[in-house]
Amino acid sequence: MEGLRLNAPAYVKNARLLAWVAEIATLTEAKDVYWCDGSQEEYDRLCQQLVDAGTFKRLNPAKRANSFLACSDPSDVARVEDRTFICSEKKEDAGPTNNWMAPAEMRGLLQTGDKALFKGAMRGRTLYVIPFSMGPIGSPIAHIGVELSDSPYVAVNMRIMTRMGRAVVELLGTDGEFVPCVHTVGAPLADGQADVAWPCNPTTKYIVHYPETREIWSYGSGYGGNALLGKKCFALRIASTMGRDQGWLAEHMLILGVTSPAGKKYHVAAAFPSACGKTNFAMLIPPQSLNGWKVTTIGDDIAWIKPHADGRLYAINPEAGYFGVAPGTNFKTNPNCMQSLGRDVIFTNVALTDDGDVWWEGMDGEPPAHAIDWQGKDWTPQIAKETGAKAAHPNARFTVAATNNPALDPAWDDASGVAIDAFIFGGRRSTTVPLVTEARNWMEGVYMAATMGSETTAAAFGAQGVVRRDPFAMLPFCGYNMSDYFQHWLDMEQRLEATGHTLPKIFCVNWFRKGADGKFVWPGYGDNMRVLKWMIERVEGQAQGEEHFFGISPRYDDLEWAGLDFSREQFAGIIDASPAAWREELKLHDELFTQLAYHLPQALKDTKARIETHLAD
Ligand code: SAT
Ligand code: MN
Repeated sequence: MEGLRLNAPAYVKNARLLAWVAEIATLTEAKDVYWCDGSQEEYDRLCQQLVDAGTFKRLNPAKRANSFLACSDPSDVARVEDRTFICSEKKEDAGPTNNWMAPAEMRGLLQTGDKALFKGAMRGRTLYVIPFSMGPIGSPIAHIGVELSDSPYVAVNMRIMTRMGRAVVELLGTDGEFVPCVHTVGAPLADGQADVAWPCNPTTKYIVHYPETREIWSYGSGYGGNALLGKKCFALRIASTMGRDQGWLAEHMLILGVTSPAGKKYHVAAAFPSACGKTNFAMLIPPQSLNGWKVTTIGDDIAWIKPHADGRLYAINPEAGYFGVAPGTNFKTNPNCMQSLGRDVIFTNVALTDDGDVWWEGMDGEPPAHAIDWQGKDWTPQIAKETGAKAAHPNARFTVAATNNPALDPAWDDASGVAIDAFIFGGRRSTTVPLVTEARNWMEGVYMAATMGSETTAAAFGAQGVVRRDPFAMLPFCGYNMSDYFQHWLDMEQRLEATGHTLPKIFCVNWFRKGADGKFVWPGYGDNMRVLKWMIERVEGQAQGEEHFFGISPRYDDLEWAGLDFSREQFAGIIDASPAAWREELKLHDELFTQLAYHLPQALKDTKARIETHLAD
């Protein structure tokens, strides 16, 4: 673009980066280019700029120091899965669970065609260059990305969510590799046109991934995973394809440290769909009666896991912050999280109280007598009662640095990662799936994970509460054909066994069984430590369990009940794997396997046949 200055600081030496920034600035006709250095001074300045623009409200510093509230356009409140595309050369490589378009066709729509959406998309806006490392800077498990975005909201959120700024550019040097991520809110400004508080494109959104060339292009949304491209787009969709090609795993998993009363440290990675309590589990505080146990957080959403020369799987949290669901978070469900939220937080789509603090449904104490809801309207408990209006959007979020977490694991930033002892897979199921089941071998664990189902939540746009299969909690996040992904997991067994080490154990859990009264039976939260303890003791070969057609589950007496009033009958209601229910469940596995027939590993079909035989007896 004529007259456009790249404004690159002297420390930028990467020719490919410079050329690409120039190319995108020209394509999008950005007003100017700003290189983020990641400093505190810069963060504070951009936040003030967002306040001046009306995007941010500064919260009462006496209540929430250095914290802000942003409220989005009502059309832009969650990930848009139906607008998310995997543009591999071959449709089969995207698989039947992803939206696909041929790369050339998509490029026509976005970049090259007469009406290409990115042409002029940043008119009147600044292009922010946001260099970020997913994982500790320089870690052998980490990878680098650069996001070009016309949203300062994205820039400040990325500073919390990733290791962002100058150090990353310096690490790139002259020829380091990075994943290019282009993001626009899709709302160019004409000369003199005033901006709105939450610019976005209410009608046109594209969240696009090119796995072969490892590029991300996102158009039209400023919200969460649609816009903070390091998260689901890079750390899961693109990274899963990198993992397939390079022999590692990019997973939708939290990572926690568990220390036993004897002082032995374990590491567990657990996959749950969005908004199923991952952040709560990652910050779990054991109940008083299990006092000797300690849980520490390494990550709350994503794990990158690489096989190490010592034969074990080592995991890092590629992120540096939490983008968690606010509603339902309180001092009972997640005290560590509430403590994390005392300062330096960006809240999105929660309610504003009259004293300049935030509020959401499910926060401790009485609801405020009056608040401004996430859409800027008056909210009172009376209005809520009459109209059902929510003060906070159900997918309202907080963005906060990991270092705010009082339960942060000392190894969370370790470049070498932590060795994984067990994997946990869980969905939100009101029936059928037992509280906890251990897979008897790797294969059986992969089967459990592959056939996982979950009731949908507000984290994605669309109907809520319907059971959908969500293999590995990766359905919306796998960047390639799901059946090939299963095979990749199966192949890990040989890869690791060749080194003579024991593989991590695999468990499947369900915290969400409901009783006849429609209420959750299992108390969950801190009491999940009881299940975690059983798992760790199984890893150690100490705890007992009972074998059934699906795996091994604890009997009542195999769990620690001290301090919890939970009857044998209640337990029986959430641990049972009813053959009748499972015959129905297997029909759903059948549907999934029919959908995923292309490249579906034979081993999974064999496992299913084995379960069917058992159930028939
Ligand atoms: O993808 S988001 O980061 O918007 C949230 C989620 O779905 O977990
Ligand atoms: Mn998630």
